Amino acid sequence: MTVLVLVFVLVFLETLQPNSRIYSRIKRSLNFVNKVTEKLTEMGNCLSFFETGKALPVESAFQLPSPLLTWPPGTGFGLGTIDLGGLQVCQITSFDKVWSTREGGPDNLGATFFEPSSLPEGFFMLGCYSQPNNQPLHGWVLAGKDQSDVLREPIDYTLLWSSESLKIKQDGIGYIWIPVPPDGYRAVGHVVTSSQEKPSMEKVRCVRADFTDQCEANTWIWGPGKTSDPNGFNVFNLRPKTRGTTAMGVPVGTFIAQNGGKDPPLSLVCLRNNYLNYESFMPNLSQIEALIQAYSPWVYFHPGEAYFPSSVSWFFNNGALLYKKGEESKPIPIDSTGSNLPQGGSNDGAYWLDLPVDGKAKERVKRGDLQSSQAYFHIKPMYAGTFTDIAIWVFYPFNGPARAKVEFFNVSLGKIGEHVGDWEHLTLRVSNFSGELWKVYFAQHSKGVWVDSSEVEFQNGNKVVAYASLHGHASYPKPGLVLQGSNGIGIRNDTAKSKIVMDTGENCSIVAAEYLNNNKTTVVEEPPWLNYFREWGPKVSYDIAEEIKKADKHLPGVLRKDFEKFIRSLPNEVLGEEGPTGPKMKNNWNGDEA
Ligand SMILES: *C1O[C@H](CO)[C@@H](O)[C@H](O)[C@H]1NC(C)=O
Ligand SMILES: *[C@@H]1O[C@H](CO)[C@@H](O)[C@H](O)[C@H]1NC(C)=O
Ligand SMILES: *[C@@H]1O[C@H](CO)[C@@H](O)[C@H](O)[C@H]1NC(C)=O
Ligand SMILES: *[C@@H]1O[C@H](CO)[C@@H](O)[C@H](O)[C@H]1NC(C)=O
Ligand SMILES: *[C@@H]1O[C@H](CO)[C@@H](O)[C@H](O)[C@H]1NC(C)=O
Ligand SMILES: CC(=O)N[C@H]1CO[C@H](CO)[C@@H](O)[C@@H]1O
Repeated sequence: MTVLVLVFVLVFLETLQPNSRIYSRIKRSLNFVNKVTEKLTEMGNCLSFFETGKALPVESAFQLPSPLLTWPPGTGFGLGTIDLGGLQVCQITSFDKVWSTREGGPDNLGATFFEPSSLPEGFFMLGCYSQPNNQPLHGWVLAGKDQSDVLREPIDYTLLWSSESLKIKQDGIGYIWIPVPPDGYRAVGHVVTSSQEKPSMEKVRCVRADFTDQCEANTWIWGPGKTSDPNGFNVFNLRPKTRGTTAMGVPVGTFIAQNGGKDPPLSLVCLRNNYLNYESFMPNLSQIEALIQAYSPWVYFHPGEAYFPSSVSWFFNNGALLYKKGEESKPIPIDSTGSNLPQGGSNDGAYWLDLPVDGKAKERVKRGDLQSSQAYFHIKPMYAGTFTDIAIWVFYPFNGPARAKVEFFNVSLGKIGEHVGDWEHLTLRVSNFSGELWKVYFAQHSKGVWVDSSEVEFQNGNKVVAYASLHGHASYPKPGLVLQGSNGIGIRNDTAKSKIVMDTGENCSIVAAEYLNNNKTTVVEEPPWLNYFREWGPKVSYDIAEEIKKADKHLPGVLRKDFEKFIRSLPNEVLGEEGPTGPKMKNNWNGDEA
């Protein structure tokens, strides 16, 4: 309607003489109406923002609950800059906001795009930063300082995308550019602007190809919809494609924007560490101990837990036995460090461990011994020495039976899910630039989740809080019930905050830090049990039909069929017929977490 009236007015104006009085009066009032409409829209935007409630999480910057410690002296750790072998980099955590959306992305709260600010003298921007609005601002990008023509200005920019035609709530309009690098150089980050003018060439630097490595899109930061649309526009975090203790890729902290399509080629790369002696940026033993004191997790057990952790030595000293295939009738006791366990080899089924044979001793060992329990720490370089991963392993002599939820009923699954010997872990990822805890990995059997520090629960300063699930001991960042299943039937993973807690930093034991050792000195001696590569529990076989029949007794008839079907669909890992192997046999010993 308004549009029609406007069109008529415009047509009418066209027919008038420009210098006529009526023309200029109408034009003046139209201008006025225009101004008022503009103001109203602005106010409307403000109002709708107030209506939608509180400030967005991203509007405040995350800080650990306690200030960072002054780390003890070492070599290169925690000094703020890292030399990648001819390219110095530092982590920038102060940002100027460039553009933000208030819709789309995780929780439909939008995302914000930032430019790094306050770069130290001589350092250049390598790309912009972006993150979802549903989390406090907690990010970094690397800035680079050239030593030998490793950095060069781009020769042009390509406009990848702009939000001009986007019909969603946004603050201004965003333009995302790809720097066009000179020959032999690559772009490692996008530039974001709030105007359609090309950024200046001095804005950013491209990196010589020999200092770059392949990367991949990781977690989703933003897209116009509430979930990522593979055919639409998306923004992701970037991480090196090859990751692990010997991989040389270094993430830049930048993001990648993509215009849809199946596996589009990436317009950006990561950095590569060419400094062979990268261990010099890693913490030395005194610094590792300080990091453990700063961040070591508290693990809370469920009030109903019956199967607690113990130290490995307690397990051995209290009657655990080593079995050899073919000599099953002659198991042997294990000494307290495991020095009589077979060392190395492969998990070939030739040996396994088990609980004591005697019924009473067996029941006692199954329940573990929290008092003696010890957490075992493995310290390793990640992202070519720019981060330190601290993997924290906890041993439980026994993994209790799984429990299922069938509509309103709790069902204990008997032998299903039980196994002897249970190795669980958490991993802390610490920045080598500052020593700040960046993320925590909560392992849940063969899966797990990375949780940003800004979403982690802390206590006693910067100590991480974790919850071990009832009987299964998987780690979770929050208490509550996680159900594995659907349609009202699933395996229960219950966690809760009880008075029973393990402080993993108390009487902890650093069992491996390979990077500290060299041919002349062994700084961290590995305990013999760590190099036992076979299973920590026997293969069990039970009659699944029998177990289902026992569990069925507690269920009304109408639910039994669905319950049976569900149990039979469970993967082997949950059925728990294999004893687990130790920490060194897991992929994350040398690789990245999932
Ligand atoms: C990370 O910190 C460790 C411990 O100080 C150090 O050896 C390593 O060189 C650091 N990495 C980088 C790239 O600075
Ligand atoms: C760590 O390095 C510092 C400085 O070189 C040194 O004083 C300290 O003794 C080292 N700590 C260990 C345990 O090697
Ligand atoms: C099922 O088990 C959970 C966790 O132990 C408990 O909180 C809940 O009350 C139980 N439900 C029933 C119906 O017994
Ligand atoms: C620490 O753990 C070791 C190994 O289990 C044990 O021998 C020692 O008594 C423990 N120390 C304390 C103070 O708990
Ligand atoms: C350390 O020893 C290994 C095997 O003996 C050898 O290949 C390597 O070159 C040695 N490294 C140094 C730095 O001496
Ligand atoms: C999602 C999840 O953590 N599921 C776990 C629930 O508990 C069973 C049994 O302990 C595990 O096997 C699942 O991985």
